[in-house]
Amino acid sequence: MVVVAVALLAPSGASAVSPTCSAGPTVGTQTTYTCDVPTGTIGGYEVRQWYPANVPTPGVSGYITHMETDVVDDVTGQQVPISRLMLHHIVFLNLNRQDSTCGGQGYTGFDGRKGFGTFAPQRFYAAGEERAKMSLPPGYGYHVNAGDTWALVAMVMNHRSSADHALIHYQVTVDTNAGIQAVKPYWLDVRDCRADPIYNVPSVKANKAKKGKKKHKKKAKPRPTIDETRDYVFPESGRLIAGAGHVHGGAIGLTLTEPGCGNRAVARSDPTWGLPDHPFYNVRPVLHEPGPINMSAFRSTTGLPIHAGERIRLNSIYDDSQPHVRVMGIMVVYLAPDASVTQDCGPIPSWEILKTDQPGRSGPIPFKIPLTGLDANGQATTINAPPGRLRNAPSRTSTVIPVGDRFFGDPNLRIRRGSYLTWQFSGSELHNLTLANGPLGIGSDNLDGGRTYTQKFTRPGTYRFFCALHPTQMQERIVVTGRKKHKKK
Ligand SMILES: [Cu+2]
Repeated sequence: MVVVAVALLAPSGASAVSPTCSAGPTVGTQTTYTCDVPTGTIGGYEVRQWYPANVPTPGVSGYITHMETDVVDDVTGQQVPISRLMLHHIVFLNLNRQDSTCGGQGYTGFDGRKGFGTFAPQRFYAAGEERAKMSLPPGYGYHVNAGDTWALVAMVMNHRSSADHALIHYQVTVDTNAGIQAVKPYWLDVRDCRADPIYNVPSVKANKAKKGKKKHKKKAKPRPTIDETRDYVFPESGRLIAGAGHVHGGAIGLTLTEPGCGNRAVARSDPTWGLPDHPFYNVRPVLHEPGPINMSAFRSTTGLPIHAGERIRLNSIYDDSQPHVRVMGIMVVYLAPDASVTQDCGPIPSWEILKTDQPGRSGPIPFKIPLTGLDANGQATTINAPPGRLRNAPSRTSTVIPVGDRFFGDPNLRIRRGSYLTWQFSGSELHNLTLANGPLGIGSDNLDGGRTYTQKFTRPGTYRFFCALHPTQMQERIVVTGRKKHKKK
């Protein structure tokens, strides 16, 4: 996987001749192209992230005004249901341009290692389970050249025990009208410049909030939230004309604020959660906390004026009443460069909000992820704990749990509150430690080659972990006992 990633992220790929998409009907100066990339074989219950390079492009020069993507059956062309495969996220990269926010510093790989040099291909469109679409306001487009080379970063989860395959399908509308105004994608991300930009919501504040005073008897009890932010200084003047976000389960929403203008809110992207009978909540096995069915997008032909040097803050707001692991806070916005913007704190436009008309809930939706193992027939089944008896950890400070390819070496451990555990990832594949359920949101990077992850456990309770890349094969239970309850032998 590392080799493939290096091949993709090196700018040399730009010299290859790209396959082209099929041209659909043309309306005026707009043509919609349909493009397919095979997923390759995805093993039973496998979670696969890969980097297809040199994927089909429209092969024409013009302006992309609309783009959307899905996973379709490679025979029927029909959308693949989540009960088969789930497209967790997909990012489209233009290898001929440098990224607006990571250009010059490169990307940290899916394995957490930096080493792709300083060239960062431009991320220009992305979607997750919410199937975000690029939908720019009339008169604007993302300029592409006929010879541009594209690549993808995709993560797909297989919900069945048998190997599967499908097509990543995308539609690109290109306008060849020379009067279109070009936009530049700006990728805003609270964990920017990483192939796996995840973080964890620990649920640290939850207990404190419960002890809070009952000031607002008539109002609903304020939900504990956690806000991760990242500031960007825009290097050029322009008008921000569109944007949409990507979050995971547990999100409240994403906002853009301007710290230099009293931190006023200038745009937001909000999740819509499915109804209880929506497939996201009913697909088995549960490989992660369900994400939203939609994220609202915003756009405006006037746009938000942004002055060169002005600071924009991305706020990724999550529910902190329970842990949420491997979450993301990303917003992709499009800026139309415009030198006529010469002042900070310009007027906020009246945004057109695009969102799903499907019925939904405002959330967040409490959801408990169980541990999943395999039964004698290789079918996924909910388990309470990994097989084997619970052992006492040998040390309070230096217990090392070996992690090999597809197993945790010590899958059932009891420790006393305040103890440390270190997982040593010695496999040749990448693995991680991810909380399924328990008192604190814990999730490690994707690790291999002897790298370690150490955690101090200060909250008593039962922690159920799995490897998010091999969820049905690798589980770990840690029972943390309080000091007083610990029995003397
Ligand atoms: Cu693993």
